[in-house]
Amino acid sequence: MRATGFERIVVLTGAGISAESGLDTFRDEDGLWSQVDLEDVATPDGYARDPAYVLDFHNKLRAGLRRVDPNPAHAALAELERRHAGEVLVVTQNVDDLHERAGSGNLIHMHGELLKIRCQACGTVRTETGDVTTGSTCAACGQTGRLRPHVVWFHEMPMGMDEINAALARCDLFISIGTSGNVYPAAGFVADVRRAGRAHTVELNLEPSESASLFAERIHGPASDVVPAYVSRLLNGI
Ligand code: BV8
Repeated sequence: MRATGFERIVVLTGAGISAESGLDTFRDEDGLWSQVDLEDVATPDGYARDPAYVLDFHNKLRAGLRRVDPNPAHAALAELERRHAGEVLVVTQNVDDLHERAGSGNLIHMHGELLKIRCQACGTVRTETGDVTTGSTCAACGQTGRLRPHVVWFHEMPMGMDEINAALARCDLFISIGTSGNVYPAAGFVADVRRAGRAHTVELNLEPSESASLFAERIHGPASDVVPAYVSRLLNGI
């Protein structure tokens, strides 16, 4: 079936879609960036200064993923992908695996994935559900102390940008969910879509984001309420 009037849908998600699953957001009152200095844990300089501290920070986040499950907002996006006859691409800033576990398949992790690690010596990327330390050895090249989280830190190039930019240029519906609109290039996507001039733009967020005024439609409330309701409207032509 086809979502009323739309063919190619791009959905951007941020930490807010995972909040009701129990994962901390970054910039809310008790968010991650109120607990640690992002310069220390989410930059290449921070990693170079103290790799053990950065690896331990990500080990704790990774362990936290085992204690949470997808919520109805993740499930609604997976249902949209299953039932919409056109294209649905989810571009997530999140490094958790909740979209996959809810069933989303056409998915780009533009800020990487917490459950993957990368060897800085040989470039191998592999799945890792446990801890990584400065004493960990790369299974591919055997080097020790060169493994880092396969996530995008500040001042590093986000992943999948060519595919993302092509999808933004041709979409006719852009939905932004659970993001504060603080971090670029993701925060600039709505402006990119408006410049392309063919898409309807919708913000589904707990409260107005930094970019709220750029969206043609804004629905505010908890993601597990507003996302299933909006997907139902799309699929049932309401
Ligand atoms: C790059 C790592 C270029 C993962 C993260 C000045 C101006 C413009 C840009 C810049 C600038 N100075 C520097 C930059 C670039 C910089 C940037 O944007 N800085 C900002 C702070 C100004 N960006 C970068 O560095 C990016 N790279 O630009 O590269 C380049 C070019 C050439 C060559 C090389 C490089 C890289 C950015 C990625 C950084 N990595 N995390 C990890 O370690 O864990 S950022 C971090 O913020 C997370 O990834 C997160 O995904 C991202 C965005 O945060 P949100 O998801 O929006 O979360 P937040 O807490 O902010 O908001 C939550 C929202 O949810 C709120 O609105 C809240 O109301 C809502 N909410 C809460 N509960 C609910 C809810 N909504 C619904 N329901 C609920 N229940």
